[in-house]
This record gives sequence, structure tokens and C-alpha cells, in this order.
Amino acid sequence: MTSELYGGQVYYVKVFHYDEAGTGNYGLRVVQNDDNIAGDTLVLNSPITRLINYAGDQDVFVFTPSTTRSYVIKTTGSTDTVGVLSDSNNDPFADNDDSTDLNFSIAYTLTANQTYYIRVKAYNSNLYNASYTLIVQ
Ligand SMILES: [Ca+2]
Ligand SMILES: [Ca+2]
Repeated sequence: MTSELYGGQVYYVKVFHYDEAGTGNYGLRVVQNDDNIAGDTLVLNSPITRLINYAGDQDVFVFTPSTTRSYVIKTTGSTDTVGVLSDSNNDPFADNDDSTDLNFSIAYTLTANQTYYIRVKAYNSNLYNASYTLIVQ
């Protein structure tokens, strides 16, 4: 089930067996809803719009260039974003906060057929429900 929950409130989840007399084990997990849990694949020149779903949300995108050259990775929109570029070992090697506006923009020479990870977060770690559009050019 999906519900919007508010900070400082107490919530109860009642779990019961479909069969009144039934017993058995079950697992229960509460996760924050994210539009980017598995990581999205970024395609050259194909903008992708996602949300900072909750405070502290960091969306991760995967990009594998087909040619070695300089690429520009940036967001557009009204959300103040921060971007971090990492290599296939998830080691960050470039980051940016603001470019000509509050969107980040990273220009870097990337190697063909290497996997890169782009992490997008909001500059304001309390921000949520804020959209941005990510593009690699
Ligand atoms: Ca998200
Ligand atoms: Ca920014």
C-alpha cells in the first residue's frame, strides 16, 4: 500500500491473516516512495524527468557512452539541484551545484563503454516533491 505520511505523527499498521484461524510468518517493510529505486538508464539527448520524492532523496542514473568525448550532464527546471558524477566503482570524480542558474551542469570527457553513475539531489536537504529534468548531451 502507498500512503502519504506526515512527520511527527504516529501511525499503526494492522496485519491479520485472511483466514481468521490462520497463523504464519510474514515480513513487513516501510520504505520511502521513490521514482528511482533501481536507477534509471540515461540515454544521450533524451531528457528524463524525476522527483526529489522526500527530504534527502538522491536519484541515481546510469550512463554508458558509446564514444569517448566530452559530455555535458545537467538538469533543467526550477529545483536547485546538485549533481555528482561517479565511475563504475561508484567513486565520485566530478560534481557541481550551480551553473548559470541553480541547476547543476557537469562537463567531462567520458570513455566509451564505461559505466558512469550520476547522482542527483536537492541542494536543500529538506526539500521534497520537487521535480527536475536531467539530460546528457
Ligand atoms: Ca526520486
Ligand atoms: Ca544547485
